[in-house]
Amino acid sequence: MDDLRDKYLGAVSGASDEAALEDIRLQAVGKKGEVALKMRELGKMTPEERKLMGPKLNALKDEITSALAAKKAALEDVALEERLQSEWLDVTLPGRSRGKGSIHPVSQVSEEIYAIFADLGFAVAEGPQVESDWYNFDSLNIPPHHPARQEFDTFYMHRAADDERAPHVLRTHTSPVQIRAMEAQGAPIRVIAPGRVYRCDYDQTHTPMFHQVEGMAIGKDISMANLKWVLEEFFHAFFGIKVKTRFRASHFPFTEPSAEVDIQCSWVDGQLRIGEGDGWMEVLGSGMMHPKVLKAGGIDPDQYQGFAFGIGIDRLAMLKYGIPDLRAFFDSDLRWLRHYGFASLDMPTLHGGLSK
Ligand code: 2NL
Repeated sequence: MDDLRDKYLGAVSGASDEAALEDIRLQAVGKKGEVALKMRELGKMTPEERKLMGPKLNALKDEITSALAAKKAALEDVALEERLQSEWLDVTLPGRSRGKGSIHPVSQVSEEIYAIFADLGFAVAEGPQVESDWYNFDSLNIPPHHPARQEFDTFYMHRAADDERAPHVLRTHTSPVQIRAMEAQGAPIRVIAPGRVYRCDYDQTHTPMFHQVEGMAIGKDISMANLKWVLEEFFHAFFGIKVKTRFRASHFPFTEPSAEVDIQCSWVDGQLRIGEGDGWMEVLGSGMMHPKVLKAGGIDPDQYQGFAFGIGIDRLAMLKYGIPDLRAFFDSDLRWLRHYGFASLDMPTLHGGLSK
């Protein structure tokens, strides 16, 4: 009996995993284990022997069983301890930062322009980038064979060889959006029409796609004075300082009279300064809407008149944020975008400051 006890308690304490413990359990206290065999021998014993051996065997069985249970619990503790060590996780570590995109200067400046003109009561109108010849040219008092058509370097869409109709074009300005707005809404009306425009031209200061915002206000007594105030108000809000303007007589087929607008500027150490000095920088074209254009938009020129203007958004972005090369705007160079881009939550508002 003492041999059995030593044998199995030794085996239990030396077992290294639960499978080994189970083997020991079957061999020692299982139905066909050594202790059970010994118990069977009780039948052949005398009653005195049985009285002595029976309790001893039961005690041995209990002792081995509880040693097995204790060892099992100890092995589980070791396994848990190992897992806690290997699966340890510091939940206080900062998360891995994800690469963030940035807002393109054209998007930023567009949002700034929307905010300023919204404050002045202008709605935003949008329209197609592929336009009919009529909306892009005729409606704007540029009939076929008009010399102004040549100045636009227009991209033409395809027509079948036997199709006599004028081909559609990639819009060369957003004026057609304003014609569509007049047709849809009538007068009085105040809208801006921002968006992509296309001209077949490529050098340091021209890209075949660029961004323009046009604006117009039509009413019974809208005058050139209103145009001047609106534009000066716009420059003040956009550049954050009062900017002197100069209206120079000019010519556009869609306005009469027409004016090009310059803003006051100077060059200091090769750097452009807006709103000071004795230089002038041309920034936009404008004028009173031509009666034929009002008529094309379905508005009676004997009852209504209005002003209109057109500005290059990319050029405004270059002026405000000191960006030297226009072509880099459309290269999708990540280093350029990180440098000149804006944080995604810096949405321009008039009360929050237009940009940081
Ligand atoms: C420029 C010239 C201009 C307009 C755009 C316009 C639109 C309609 C009617 C009349 Cl629907 N005019 N737009 C007027 C004058 C000038 O843009 O050189 N922009 C950079």
